[in-house]
Amino acid sequence: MPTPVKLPSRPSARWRQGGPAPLHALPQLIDTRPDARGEIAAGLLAESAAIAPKYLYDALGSRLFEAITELPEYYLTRTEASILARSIPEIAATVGRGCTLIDLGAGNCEKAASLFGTLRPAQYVAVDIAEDMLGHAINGLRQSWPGIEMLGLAQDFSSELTLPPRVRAQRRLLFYPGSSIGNFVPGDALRLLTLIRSRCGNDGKLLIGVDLVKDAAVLEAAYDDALGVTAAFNLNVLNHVNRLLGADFAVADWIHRALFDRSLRRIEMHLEARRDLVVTWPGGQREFRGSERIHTENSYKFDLPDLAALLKRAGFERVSTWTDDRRWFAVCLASA
Ligand code: AVI
Repeated sequence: MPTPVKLPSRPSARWRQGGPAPLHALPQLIDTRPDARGEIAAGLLAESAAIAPKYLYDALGSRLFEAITELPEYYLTRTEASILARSIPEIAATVGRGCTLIDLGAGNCEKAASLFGTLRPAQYVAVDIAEDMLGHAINGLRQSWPGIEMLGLAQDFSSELTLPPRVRAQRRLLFYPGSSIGNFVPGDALRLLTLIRSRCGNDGKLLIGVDLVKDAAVLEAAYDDALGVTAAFNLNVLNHVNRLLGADFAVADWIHRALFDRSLRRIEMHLEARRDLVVTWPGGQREFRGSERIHTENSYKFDLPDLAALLKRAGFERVSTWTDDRRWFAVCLASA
């Protein structure tokens, strides 16, 4: 068993407005999601209170994240897309036709689907923790790409990545875009990459997107935009926790904070109490002093030598890298 690592999955939208799709209704969707309440209560009761970033992604949070990716300040998504658009012919030539594309944190599967035309995978495996549109997205994709065998796995791949026997063992390409690896503290990032490496097999590869260290003002604007969409995304975690835990957080009592810590090379998102207050939930409560914070997310930024070293420590042998002209973002193809 791999050592469980805390933290997030890539965001995705929900199956339907009314709630999650019944999993039995989704063909070829296997559910291994853990229970959330104990984890959330433990985080709130910790000396430095924290909520794991995966709880940012309820139905509204997923839509807010999609809006974030369109903000002028949030350069990550569009920069990665432009790098992939330029590099995908070379990547496809290295990988060759007929691979098994395993999409980690697939969400609505759009990013991976944009590669199908050039990559021509034989099999597509979408993995996501979210109780959402995985099955729906796959059913839609199946219409457009009847030649690709498709499978959805509802799984928290940060703690397990169990690939059923149907997933071909040869020529796997694991796809982990969006700098989601940056939402893990370094030890957990290494454990996750090592786990991913172990699922590559002998001839597999990892295609990963990572955000690079840059000017603090650019980074802080990306996580504290003028429209306040990221603030809404961060604050919305309290509504989600209220529903999951039965807590009584009042969103209006909290302020969004996003600061770049240059020594740790990470953006930290917090929620800061506007005044002294008490939050309660069945079986527990926590007092917060005014200006006390709840840590909701880290977003680590990388430099290229450290990134190559991290991938090598995780067991990858060769690493090819593509960046944009400003060197703000990198896409790496790492071979097992
Ligand atoms: C999903 N993840 C890579 C995003 C990031 O940039 O760390 C989540 C996010 N948080 C605030 N804005 C976007």
